[in-house]
Amino acid sequence: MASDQRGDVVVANPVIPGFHPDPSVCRVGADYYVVCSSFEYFPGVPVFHSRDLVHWTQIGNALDRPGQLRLTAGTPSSGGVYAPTLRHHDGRFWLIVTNVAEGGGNMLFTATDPAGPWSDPVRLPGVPGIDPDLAWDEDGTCWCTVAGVSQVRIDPYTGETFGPPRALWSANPGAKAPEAPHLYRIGDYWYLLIAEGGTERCHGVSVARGRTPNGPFEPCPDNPVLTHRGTDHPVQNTGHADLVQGPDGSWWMLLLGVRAGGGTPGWHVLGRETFLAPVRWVDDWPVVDEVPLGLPAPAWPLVPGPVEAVRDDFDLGELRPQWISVRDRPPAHCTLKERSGWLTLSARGDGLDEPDVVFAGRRQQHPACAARTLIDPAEGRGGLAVRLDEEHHYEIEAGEGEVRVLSRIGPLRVVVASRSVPAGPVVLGVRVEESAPRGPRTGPDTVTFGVEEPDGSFTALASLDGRYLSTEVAGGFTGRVIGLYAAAGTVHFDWFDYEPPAP
Ligand code: 6LW
Repeated sequence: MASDQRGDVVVANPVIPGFHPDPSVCRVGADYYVVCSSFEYFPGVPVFHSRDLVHWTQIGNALDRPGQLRLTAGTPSSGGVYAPTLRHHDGRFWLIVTNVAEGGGNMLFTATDPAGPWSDPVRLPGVPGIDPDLAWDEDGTCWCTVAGVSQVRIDPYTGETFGPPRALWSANPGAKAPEAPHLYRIGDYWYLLIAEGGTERCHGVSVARGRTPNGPFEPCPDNPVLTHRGTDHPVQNTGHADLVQGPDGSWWMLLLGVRAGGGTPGWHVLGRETFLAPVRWVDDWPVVDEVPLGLPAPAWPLVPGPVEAVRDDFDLGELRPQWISVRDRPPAHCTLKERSGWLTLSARGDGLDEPDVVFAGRRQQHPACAARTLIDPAEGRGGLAVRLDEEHHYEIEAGEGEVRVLSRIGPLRVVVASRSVPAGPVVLGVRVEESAPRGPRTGPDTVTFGVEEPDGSFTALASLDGRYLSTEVAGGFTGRVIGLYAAAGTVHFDWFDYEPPAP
């Protein structure tokens, strides 16, 4: 929270910063829950809790065991887990999600506590495509609506489908990628909310309504009801929305957007983030003006969650839910048990270029931030990385008496800087600074790697242009993750600091 120039309290948007796209929100009494996509990362589907729609605390990951989610080495980055829907019905939480991977498809999970444990998957082989939504009509029939947009009746307990999927309404004629459907009964109508235009700069939200959950649907005369396309608004790519009521009965939309930095065309490095926007109803249609970077305080008490500590000491016996690994996290390769209070990583393959990299990290959630770690590389080689995917990452690596900064951009892999260091533990650091606008070719930020000297001072070894770790360069659906990895042998980490800028 901060104050604007008029002294009004404002709420910072995005409400869930960093790579947290495709939010789906569900309210149960005074509690709100959000889930997001997680792609090639494990555990999958982060789950957040809030009491005020503004402050969100991650309480778990829905898919946190291999029996629920197996992401093989053949799952490409930006494959894997897409676009969940979270609903509460009949006394339990329902999560439906697609694993866009071999052996995947649409799956349904249930839980009584959204923090977990979640059930084993119920598979839905008769439900095609991505972005599944769940809605129950008045007689308890369950409708699953998917991108396209089409709909099929399902038995959510068995995964059985009844009949072939039926096409529904698909937004403005000719609009690209009608997707992200959510279906709701609000007042006298069933509303079908969808995204259109693709998840890039043309993204938007459109709506139609009908008297039954199966249509026919009448499009809103003001579609798209939300888009920032063609504007110079600092939040772009706005779409993939879900609706929810605030504690006072007001309506709100959670949706994804990006903050692109630098000159032209603008590079977004944190992935697609979750924003909050107020919704008004006019003639029984939802109206969303735009997604502001700061919102006035809502008409109910704000309930901030716990402030995340800068330091993770690895002394909880398990990794906190913010920690994600690439595709899997085999206990034999990633453990807190080998050295008490240390994270031990043992390499498979050669590290970050490989699909089976042994990695544990957290999303970069702030445009400017710093991270540090104390590594003991005694028996191997490893370090601290800023990762977008296998082909786009920067890292600082310690081992064999040396510290090296490496850069992988597309097919090019180079050692950018190196320096010899005494054997034993060393503190590695990275600092991300936003670029001041200088001209059309200015990149979004600078990523500086270095080592900490015994007196605590930081010696920079290399500063790299951040644009190469952006979605506009790398492609895909994710954002930066900052974390620890093993490149050879076994390495140990005593602690990891992630520091947002001072408020
Ligand atoms: C998701 C689709 C989308 O399935 O991007 O922005 C895809 N919307 O609805 C991946 O997140």
